[in-house]
Amino acid sequence: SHRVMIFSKSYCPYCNKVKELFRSMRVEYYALELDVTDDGASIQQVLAELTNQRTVPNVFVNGTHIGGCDATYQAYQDGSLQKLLGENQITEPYE
Ligand code: GSH
Repeated sequence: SHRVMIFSKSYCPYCNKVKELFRSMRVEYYALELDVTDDGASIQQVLAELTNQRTVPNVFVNGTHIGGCDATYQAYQDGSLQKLLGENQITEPYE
């Protein structure tokens, strides 16, 4: 099972950027591409109601809502993302 869930759209540059952060951290994620699934619009509506955020990416770590690309990088910068992910994480992203 994956600790990181990314609600995404296949063409979204912010989604690619947030996936790149997790790849650089060597953290596996599961990405659901809302624009290529029949239920994408319904899922996006539920996400908007649950998280007050309609945009993608919409990132969850171990069930905790993080937010979009900017919020996820912010959580990385302040260390709260690594804390949520647990120990043994690489703290410097690869360029
Ligand atoms: N500042 C946001 C972040 O950091 O995540 C930008 C996210 C954003 O603008 N995403 C666009 C979006 O979700 C797609 S590239 N637009 C509305 C939609 O696709 O329904």
